[in-house]
Amino acid sequence: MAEFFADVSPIRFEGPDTDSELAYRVYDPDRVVLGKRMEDQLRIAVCYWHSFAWPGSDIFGAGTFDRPWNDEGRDPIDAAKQKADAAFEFISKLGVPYFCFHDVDLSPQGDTFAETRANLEQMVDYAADHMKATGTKLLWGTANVFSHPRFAAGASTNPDPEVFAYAAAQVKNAIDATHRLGGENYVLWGGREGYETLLNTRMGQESDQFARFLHMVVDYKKSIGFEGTLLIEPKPQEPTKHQYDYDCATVHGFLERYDLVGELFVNIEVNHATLSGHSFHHEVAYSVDNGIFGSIDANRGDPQNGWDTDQFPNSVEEMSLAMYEIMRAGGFTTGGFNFDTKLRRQSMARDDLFHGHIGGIDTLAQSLLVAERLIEDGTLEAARNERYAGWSGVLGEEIMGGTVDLPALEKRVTAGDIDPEPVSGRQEQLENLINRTLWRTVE
Ligand code: XLS
Ligand code: NI
Ligand code: NI
Repeated sequence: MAEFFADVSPIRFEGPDTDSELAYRVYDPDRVVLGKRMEDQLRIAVCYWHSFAWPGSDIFGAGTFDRPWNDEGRDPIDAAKQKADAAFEFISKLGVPYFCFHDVDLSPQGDTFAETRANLEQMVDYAADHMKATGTKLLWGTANVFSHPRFAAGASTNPDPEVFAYAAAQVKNAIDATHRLGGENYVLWGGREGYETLLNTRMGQESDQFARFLHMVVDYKKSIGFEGTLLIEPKPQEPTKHQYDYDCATVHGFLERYDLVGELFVNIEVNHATLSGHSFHHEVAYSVDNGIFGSIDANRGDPQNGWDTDQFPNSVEEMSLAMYEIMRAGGFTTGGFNFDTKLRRQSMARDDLFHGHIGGIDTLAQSLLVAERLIEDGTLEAARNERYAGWSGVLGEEIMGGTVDLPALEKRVTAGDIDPEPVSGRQEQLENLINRTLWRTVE
């Protein structure tokens, strides 16, 4: 088979002093960090969508990338096979363990639903052969129920139940494909599950529909014995003005309201976190602390742009703080870091895709080492423990255990038995600790 990335050899760990641009300086798959191999801690996945399906177009201009499978007039299955060949060559040269896909990116849509389904089955078999040959595993699969015009007013939240039914059929097949390929998770990103204007929208009705859809997904997953984790990917807006999965706390409230806690977890995207007005650290800490953490979509935003720029991660500081929260809670279970990142439109050389991923992966690896140092040092954890120590004492247990009420507390305060002294939150000291840890070089 002709190589697509013929000029690039497999990427290896060469350490911080290498002169090669096409090598890892920090990501050393076999290095043991916090009790596991780095590869098993980070669980990195390359995503089809922006790396192989997107042509490099934007609303002002045509595609710029060299992606021959997107050329006009190609036989759709031949083109999909060439795309798969290039994708698996890339993943195996990059040396990462996972990939992930949207149904329509793996396989072309046919003239009828039945044809689309047959195409998917054929391309799933084709992908399975590549997975076997390269040892690549599937982190997650998902369905694109947002691009086609039928989904313009949403998929499960559409005012037309026939659109709900169509989306259900498509998601069923995408779950089957994910299951067949041994996927460890299934993602639901509700790209158009929101509204453009409240003038024509019933939010309560749409929420009920969305919940009904998710219950159907949960039931189906169980009925076929799919053991992967179901993940919702929060995003506040874009393409819709407002999206119901606004952020992790909103998703959590929704899961509570519709009795879905424990069935669905979150796939947190860095760029979506910042678009919702939070830090990525906040979104990860919220979901870890509240038991809904699942996986990470590593795309970052640009601080000057208010949209989803989907760039490769390059801030060790941003990643390290989130990595700390993930690792102190024991690390990933079925989740991992997926790169659904976009090259810039001018990055049209074939090897640009390698440079983007290598930089992102080294950023994650370095962040993991920072998290390891913070955990082994223990100062941050100790400071948090000390700050909340009162809650393990008698008074804290009485309050949380429900054995005291307002009058009982008022009595003790009046008697002078309770008279709290303000204490320092030590913010600057803790910020210095983070910086000192970031400044230390890789060992
Ligand atoms: C779009 C989303 C999408 C999901 C999967 O903003 O990030 O790529 O990750 O559908
Ligand atoms: Ni995403
Ligand atoms: Ni995104």
